[in-house]
Formats: sequence, structure tokens, C-alpha cells
Amino acid sequence: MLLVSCVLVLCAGLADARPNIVYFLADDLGWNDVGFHGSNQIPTPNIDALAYSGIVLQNFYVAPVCTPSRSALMTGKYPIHTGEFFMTLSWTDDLILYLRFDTHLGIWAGKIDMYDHTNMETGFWGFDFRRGYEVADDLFGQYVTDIYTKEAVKLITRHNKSEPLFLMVSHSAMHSGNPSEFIRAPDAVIDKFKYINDTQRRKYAGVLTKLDESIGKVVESLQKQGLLNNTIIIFSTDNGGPAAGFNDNAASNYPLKGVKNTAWEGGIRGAALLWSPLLKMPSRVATQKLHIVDWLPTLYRAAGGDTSVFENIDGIDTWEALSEDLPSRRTDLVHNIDDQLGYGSITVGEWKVHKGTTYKGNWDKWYGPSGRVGKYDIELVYNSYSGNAIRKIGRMPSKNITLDIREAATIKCDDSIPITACKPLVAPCLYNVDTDPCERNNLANEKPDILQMMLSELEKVNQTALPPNSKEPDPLANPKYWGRVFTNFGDYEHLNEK
Ligand SMILES: [Ca+2]
Repeated sequence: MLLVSCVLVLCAGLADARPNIVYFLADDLGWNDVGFHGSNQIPTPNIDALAYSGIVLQNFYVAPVCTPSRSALMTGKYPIHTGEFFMTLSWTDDLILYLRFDTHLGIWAGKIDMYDHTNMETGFWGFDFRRGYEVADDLFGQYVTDIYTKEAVKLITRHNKSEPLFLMVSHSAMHSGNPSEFIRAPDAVIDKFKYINDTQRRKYAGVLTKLDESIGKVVESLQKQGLLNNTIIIFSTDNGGPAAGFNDNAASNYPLKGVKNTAWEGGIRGAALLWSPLLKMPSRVATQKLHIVDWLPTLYRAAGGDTSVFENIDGIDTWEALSEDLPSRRTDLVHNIDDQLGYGSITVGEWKVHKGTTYKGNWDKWYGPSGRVGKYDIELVYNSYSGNAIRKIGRMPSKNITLDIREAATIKCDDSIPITACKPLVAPCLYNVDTDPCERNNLANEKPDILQMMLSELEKVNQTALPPNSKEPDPLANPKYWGRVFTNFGDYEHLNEK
């Protein structure tokens, strides 16, 4: 198989057969915020074009919040095995993953105001935008999604085509920003969504439209540079959507239950797709389970690497399973175990257990909007930047196939399944997420043997967990001591001698 792909690539005149890899990571995007999951409310034609011509990752799982998910992606380990439950950033070592990239442009902390690039967090407020180590204050006032688009296109254009490219486009969208205005996008874009009555959701639509456009422009640039035919593209969220005002944001995980930072499917089942001409069976909905920890060995393998170099990781190489639609070795998932927050949740095969929950159970419901009213404009998909680029290399499927994929990727809650009481702070809850992805029917009382098996599995996993290395905010981190810039204050040892 390798030989065949080498011959094909040599025919294309490239010296290196290894594929380019581009990862688009959205922040806080909800399950129902992509058109290919059935919402008509906010068009995402560029993302949708990739989904239909690649594969929809229908059972892709992430950690419930940002930092654990990102550490899982980079290390191939569950957050319980790295201790990265929340963000810690104080000295250069924390940045080493970024700095092993050839270039870096972006933020160091967790979120940003999309225009002024300041961050207000835990009582601290400061500027946070860097080009490598340098403070990139020359970009002040520019819309952050546009900055990432321009930078990605620049890197692709300049790229030496005899070498494979790894490009990580970690978007600030869709995370909310600062209290002065939590959700920000250009007025002209927001104005296109006058039909959305909820102001925050209307602004969210503006941010999402810019995100979708960015992805399209980067895909177009890959095609223009002749790289697309040998590229693997992943688009995913880092955690479930903050819906209904959670985190002052307006995502939708409909019809899934819960929000970001809960272990319900809405918090951990992530909108995602995998796209590549290297996929042997594209244009379908992949039902194989996948966790964000799996990307490290999966992509390493796809790039021709030997995954036996990875020791003690949780990630499983799923490349063949995804490419050829084969059964995957990934059957079980650890969503999180956090003794500090007092909850744990895992999936074993079709079963999922919740022991405890977050926010005293206040975010354990179903939230909209459904986005099911209105019409899906499939022409937008074919005429988008992505759609056009993919058509040019002959890989867009027919409209009938596209609509079939969308139908199959649209989760419908089965209303005939009764909603039975679940009080995870009182007693564990058990769901069959294959037949009941909306987590309606708590089967804990009905299936005591399975519940027991799940609880002992959870306990087994818990014994391997490291304590969280979360730290109290260090007053020295306050940007007011550092020219109002968030910085690697831990490197300045003399100031740590209190
Ligand atoms: Ca996030």
C-alpha cells in the first residue's frame, strides 16, 4: 500500500511522499453549530464541504474543557494521566510544545478579545498576542480570525513543497472574550443574521461565519499551492459548546444533553471531520469511536511512522479503521475523572456511566436552538472556497450523496424513549449511548449488573489517575507587573523570592 502511494506521489512530482497535515481546532464549538449535523440556522458551507468529501466523525470525543483537550491532543494521553486538568502557564517549559513548532503566532492564555487581544481572567487583565516570544502589538485591532487566516495562507504559500507541512490552526473562535463584549464579529457579518432574535446567538453566528470562511480560504490556498492532493485535514472542536449563556456564550449542542465542562454528550462529543484524498472510503459517516488522544498515533501512522515509538500513551492508532471503514480498537473512552470537582464518567462499548456531575447538576439539561427551521442551501456548499477547491481536484461527491450524509449525521432524539430521573450527585446514572445518544433513559436501576461493571471500571481507571496539577493563580502572574502583557513570569526567578 505504501508503495502504491509512493508511486502516485512521485507521479505528482513531489520528492517526499509524507502527507501534509493541517489541523483546524475550533474553541468551544457546539455539536449543532455545523451545518452537516442538521442545523439550518448558521450556514457553515466551507466546513460542510470538507465533511461531505471526507468523513464525518460521528463518535469523536474530547475532554469537557479546553486545556485538558489540547494536552490530550499533543501528548496522546488522557488528562488524568498528565495532570493537565486546567490551564497552568508560568514559564517557558509550559510553552515548549508551541515552541517546537517552526513558528507560532497567537495567544498564550486561554481566550482573547477578538479585536483588542486582551484577556481578562481571574481578576487579571492584559494583552496576550505573540509572534514567537515577541509581543505582537502591531496586530492590535485586527480581527483575530482574519489574522490566523492570513498567517496560515502565508505559511502555506511560503512552504517548501519538498517537505511535508504540519500546520495547526487553533482558532480563538468560538470562545467568548471579555466582559465588555463577550462575543465579537464584524458588524456587517452579524447583520446578515437579522432573522436570529437572540442577540448573543446572532453575534455567535458572525463569529462562526468568520471561522467557516477562514477554513475555506486555507483550503483554497492548499489547493492553489498544489498541496491539497497530499494533505490530511482535521477539523474539530476542543470541547462541547457553551450553550444558553454558559461562559457568556451562545453555542448549541442540540439535541445532545449538557454543555461544556459537563460529561454529558453535549460536553464531550465533538463536532469533527477528517478529510484526505488518502482515505480509501471517503464521503460517509464514520461511526467508529475516536478520542482526541487518538490523533497522535493515528496521524503519525498516516504519515508513515511506526507507532511503537509511543510508550505509555492512551491514544490508539485508528488510521486504517477510519480510512477503510473497519472495526476500531477504540471501544472505551475516559471522559474525565475529577475528584476535586467530584465527578467521573466513562464509556465502555455502548454503556456510559456518570458518577457525580459538575455545577451541582445545574447544567444537566437539553438546550437549543435546534436550528431545524428554514432550509439548507446546498449550493452554498458547492460554491464555497472549500467546495470549489475540492471540486477542482475532483473530490466533491454528488448532491444526493451529500444530502444522504447530512441525514445520517443528524442525530434525532427518540421521543419514545422515556426521560427517567437521573440525580448523579445522589446515585450514578447509566445510559446506552448507542441507542439513546440524548441520554434520556437512566438504566441504573434496570441494569444493576452493568452499572456495577461500569463502576468497577471507573474505579480501575481512577487508580491510574494523577492528581491535578492545577495551581492557585499566582499574584506575580498579574500582567500589571509586566507592562500589561501576560508573560512567562516564572522565568524571572529573582522576582519569585518572596
Ligand atoms: Ca474550549
